[in-house]
This record gives sequence, structure tokens and C-alpha cells, in this order.
Amino acid sequence: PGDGRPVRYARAALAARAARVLRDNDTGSVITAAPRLYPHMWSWDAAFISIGLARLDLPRAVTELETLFKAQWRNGMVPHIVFTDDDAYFPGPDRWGTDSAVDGPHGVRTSGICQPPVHAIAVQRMLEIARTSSPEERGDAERFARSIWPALYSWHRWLVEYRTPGSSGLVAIVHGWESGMDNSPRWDVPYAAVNPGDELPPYVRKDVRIVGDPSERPTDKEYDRYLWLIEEMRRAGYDQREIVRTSSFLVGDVFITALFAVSCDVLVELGTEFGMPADRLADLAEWAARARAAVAGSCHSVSGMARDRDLRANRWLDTQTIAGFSPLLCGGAPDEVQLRLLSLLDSDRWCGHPDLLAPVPPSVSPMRPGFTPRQYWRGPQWPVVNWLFGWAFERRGWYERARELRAAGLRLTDDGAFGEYYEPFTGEPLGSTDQSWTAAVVLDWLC
Ligand code: 9YW
Repeated sequence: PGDGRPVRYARAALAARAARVLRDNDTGSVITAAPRLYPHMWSWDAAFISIGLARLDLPRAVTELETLFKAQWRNGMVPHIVFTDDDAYFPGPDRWGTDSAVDGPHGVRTSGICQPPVHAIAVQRMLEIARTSSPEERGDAERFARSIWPALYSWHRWLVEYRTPGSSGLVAIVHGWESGMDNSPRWDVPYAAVNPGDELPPYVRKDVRIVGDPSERPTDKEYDRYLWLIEEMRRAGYDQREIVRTSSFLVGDVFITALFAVSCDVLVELGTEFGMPADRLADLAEWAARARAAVAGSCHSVSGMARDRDLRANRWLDTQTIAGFSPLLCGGAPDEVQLRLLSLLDSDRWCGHPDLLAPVPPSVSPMRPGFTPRQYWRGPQWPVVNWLFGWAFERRGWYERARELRAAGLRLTDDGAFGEYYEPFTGEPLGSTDQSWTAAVVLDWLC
């Protein structure tokens, strides 16, 4: 008590509740991203979910990632949604219309875009966790890591072959949903150039019916653009080269590029341990170096913040959001820039803001115009993003910072609601509750 929220759970009770969320969201074939709002498997959610599950039930964690990779497209893309039979979510598989896509998977229905490449990170984390358990679990996790490695490699290769156009070296997205930060102000400028034609087939949103307050969600105008981009991709038959050449949205995403760099490093570590082919390890090392250089090259000369690049309009996007701290995830920027970013992160503009319930970085600085404390990726705090920074800081040897982020993440989530996102001042859970990836990262923080 003391923060206006009804309860604060102690560690053991919080862990038990988190475990229950993952169990309850398990349909038997997948663990849905959230019980009502998101009744399917999302790509980067599945990665985080596997990390949490590794603490509870390693075979189940393995199955989850195997299920995702069974839906991998033949060209290497890991789709952002693998659909279950539930029809409570829009846009579902019929709207995506990927069934006839040349490169689509067999026997499963998926969306036609991707999400951030955090899967190698999940596999390595599962392995670390299993190694603290029994010899059997350790053996199972090692067999799994070895068997999934080639699929992870081809996923990364897809991002290089199809999604690193132009000279910026940034990994490009063709839809804001690919960033995982759907309506972030990062995308406002490029979305302004997306003009949904009269030919946009009619549709009815389902998210606003489930989340009672529409002001916490993207607007209808934003949704029209999201849907229009899907329409363009359908018309291109999900031919990646055609989409990258013609879609009305093409943006170099600095946050994905940073995650890609560090995930390539992780794949090199795993591949070296498991004796994977030297030429593939060399590819990954080269991709990591290029991605890291691209992130460093995007940093603003005054603020130091990393920037996305609008590849249609050929200009940097200066909107400052949590993604500006991407160089801290992957390193590679000059020390002086990284120090500037760290002090900015600690300052009252970000984690040090005196009114935050917990010093978790919000999606947008509370001091910036456009900060909206309840609206999705325009201000609220997202526990998974906090996990990623904590994980990266630990990896970089910044143990005290990693510990602080873990403590802050637990402070935010100890109400036991496992919100999708949180109002930064009151700590009110928003969007869905019992969100699987929130429960998963809490489990990882607790163990
Ligand atoms: C949507 C499932 C997904 C996340 C995204 C987040 C949100 C909504 O929920 O997207 O309709 O796809 O923005 O990152 O994977 O949790």
C-alpha cells in the first residue's frame, strides 16, 4: 500500500500469480499474448514468454518457440502473428490474405509482416536458466539451441537480404506494427505520408471494444493507415522486394537495428559453442558490425539520441522516444555519446522524473510535447522494454544499473495485474491485464 494501488504483492506471491497467468493463457497449442485482447501468438511476445516459461517448464518454453518457427516463412521471415482459430482479434488471417503468398508457410495462417528480432536472446536466456537446473534440462536446452540455430540464422539473413535497403545500414520496417511500438510518435511523420485510398475495404476494430477507453488506443485515423499498408502488401502478393520498392511506408528502425546487432552477437556466441559453420558465423559478425555502425551513425550531434530514418523521404526522424537510447542496447557509439545518453536516461526527463511511480523509462519523455501518459506507445511504461534495457546493461557489465532497472520493473508490476502498459505517475495498469509477456519478464526478474 502507499501508492494508491490496491495491493503490493511480495515476491513469492507475485511469482505464483505470474506463473498462473502463463498457465491460464495457454490454449494447449500456444500461449496467447493476452487473454481477450490478443488471442494469438505474437512473435516477440513468444520470445519473452519462453524466457519466463523456462523458469517453470522448459519443455513448454521450447515448444513455444518451435511453434513460432514452424510458421517461419520459406524466405526466412518470422511472422508477427501466428493465428489460432479465435476470431476475436482484428485484423485476422482473412484480412491479411497471406494464404496464397509465394513464400508463406505451410499449414499455418500468419500475418505478413515481422517484429523485432529478439529470439536469439530468448534462446540464450533459456539456456542460461536451464544450466542452473538439472543435467536433463541442460541437455534438452542445448539440443534445442543447436536445432533452432539454423532457423535463427535464416531469419537474420532475411532481415539483411530483404530489409536493409539503401546506404544507412538500418534495418527497415514497412509497417509501424513491425517495430513493436505500434503508434509511437516515431512514426507520425512517415505515417502522415500514407494516404489510405478510397479502396480501403471497410472494417470494424475489435480492440476498442475490449479496452473500454478508446483514448488509450491508437485513433481510427491511425488504424486506417495501418490497414491501408496491409492492403498495399496484399496487392503486392507479399513479394518482399516489391513491398520494399513500392510501399508508402519504409523507415529504418534504429531500435530494431540495435536489437539485431546484439542478437547477431548472441547467435555468434551460440554458434561458436555448438560448432556451426564458420562462414555463417562470419556473416553474423559482419551483420552485427554493420548494424552497430548504423545505430552509431544515426545519433544526433547535440542530444546524442539515436534516430530512425524515413527512407522514402530520405530524412532523419528527430522525434525523441525511448528508441533514442538504442546505442545503450548494442554499444558501438563513441563513449562520450553513450555517457551523454546514460545521464539523459537518469535525468528528470526520463527515469529520474520526480513524479514517476517507478524509475522505469517511459515510452516517451514526460517532458516532451506529445507525451500522453495513458496512450499506448505515446507515454506509458512497458515492462518488456525495461527488461530489454536491463538485460543489455547486465550483458555490458553494468550490473548496478541492471539491478536498478530490475527493481524498478518489479516496483511497477508488484500490483500483480500484469498490465500490458502502465500509466507512469499512478502506476495504473492499462490495455490488457494478465498480459503474458509482462508476467514472463516479472518471473525472470524474480528468479
Ligand atoms: C496489435 C501483443 C502486441 C505486441 C506489440 C504491441 C501490441 C497490438 O500488442 O500490438 O494489435 O498487434 O504494440 O508490440 O507484440 O502483445
